[in-house]
Amino acid sequence: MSRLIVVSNRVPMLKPGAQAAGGLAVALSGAMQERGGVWFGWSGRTIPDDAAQPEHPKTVESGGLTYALVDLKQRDLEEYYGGFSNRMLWPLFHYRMDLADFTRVALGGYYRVNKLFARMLAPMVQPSDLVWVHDYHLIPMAAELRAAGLKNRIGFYLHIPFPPPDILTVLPNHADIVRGLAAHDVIGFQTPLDVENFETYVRREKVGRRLSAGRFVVHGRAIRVEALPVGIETKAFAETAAASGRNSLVRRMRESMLGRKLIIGVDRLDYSKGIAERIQAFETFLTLDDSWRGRCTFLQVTPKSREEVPEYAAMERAVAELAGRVNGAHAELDWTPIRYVNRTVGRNALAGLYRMASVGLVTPLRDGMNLVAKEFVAAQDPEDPGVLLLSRFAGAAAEMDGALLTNPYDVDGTAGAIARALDMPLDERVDRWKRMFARISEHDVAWWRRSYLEALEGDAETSPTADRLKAVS
Ligand code: GDG
Repeated sequence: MSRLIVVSNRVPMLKPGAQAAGGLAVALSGAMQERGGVWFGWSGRTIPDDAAQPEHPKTVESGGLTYALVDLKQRDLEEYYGGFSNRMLWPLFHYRMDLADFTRVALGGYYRVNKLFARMLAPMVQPSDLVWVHDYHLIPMAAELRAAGLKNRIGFYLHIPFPPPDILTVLPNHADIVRGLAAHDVIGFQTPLDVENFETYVRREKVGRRLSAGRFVVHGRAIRVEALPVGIETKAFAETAAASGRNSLVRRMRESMLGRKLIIGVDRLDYSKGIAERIQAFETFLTLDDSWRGRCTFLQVTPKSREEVPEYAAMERAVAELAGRVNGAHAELDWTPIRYVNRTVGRNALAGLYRMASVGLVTPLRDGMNLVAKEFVAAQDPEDPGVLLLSRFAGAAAEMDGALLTNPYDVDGTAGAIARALDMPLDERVDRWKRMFARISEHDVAWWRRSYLEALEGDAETSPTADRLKAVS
């Protein structure tokens, strides 16, 4: 079995025997433990701009895996991560042209760091290794690795949406970005819509064509393009949630609810998640339906993220002000409608909070997948499940057919859906939940990883050789 080399911006370091924080870390480290492997990426540390850039990553052996970690210069990090990745690609790929900020300086930093990573990684890769690159920070990786002489199978997975061509072409270097994607052998997207957007781009920009389901020629290379929705560790998360009654935070929370219904939202503080629109919808719900005043509480758990990017700092203030205003306008002496928590809650407690909630509000304006939607479903009590209210613009909407789908831009509509969710009879809740739980049990994170790696290991038909290309084009 080939060794697996995973490349991602951040590398979750697992101490031997420790539990990984996220499903992705679990899934990928599981695969690497099976095959042996290397996880390569940024160390999370910076060095001064005038320091010499080390020529090799620091390697750490832990739990049977090798972690290869690169310290980045402050300026490189700012341009590559805070600049092009998170002020250009992230907003644009989430359909936010208004927030996209393109500078050639940031673009230069993006390519510089990708080159640096490739230069450091290339000598560590053996000819039979599979290389799996993750997410928008590293789109040029395969091209850089190939320029360094690698002939390996290299795959890419995009965790965020792939936008339609009218939006993508706002990016001045969209042609290079797509050329970079096409240097991989397999491109994995979250949903069929992302594949469709990719196909439309390739056709309109005349850079290639679709041959058959999942098979494309782009910039003269035969590649595979698949929609493989990322999953969670469904079984383990359901078990954690079922055992969460023992968690002291969950117990304290339950006592403080005084029998009121809980509505929950959990999101990194990010403008793509629609948190402000959700708070407005909750306020509208309170004004529409007097009967729920004092009988429900909306808990929004929102750890800070990317605080170095200006749009995030502005949003942090705006959301806190909005939650404060709604509470000021509607609270009673013995009831606060919104509990807004601006920090991380432990994973076990989070599972218990999902399970306690009657409604999960997952209403991003745009989201690649949204794992919170799947975690909420996994955590429910099968005998008395809560209702998932899900944005039609989350990738998860393509799979979660038991959710109440909502348009987060339609504040009144979302308010009405909250009322419907709270009033939903038990048999309908059970029926909807069963369908979703079956889906996420079958298509869990292990399924995702296996399916992707099968595609990447490929077969003669998908091997990107020039001869094969002549045969298909
Ligand atoms: C990107 C794409 C795609 C959040 N708050 C706490 C906490 N979390 C955990 C959640 C969940 C994760 O963070 C967030 O995952 P999402 O999928 O919702 O969103 P992104 O971070 O934007 O992820 C997304 C994903 O990649 C995977 O492909 O689904 O579309 O944008 O697991 O539970 N965890 C804990 N405390 C918190 O307070 N413990």
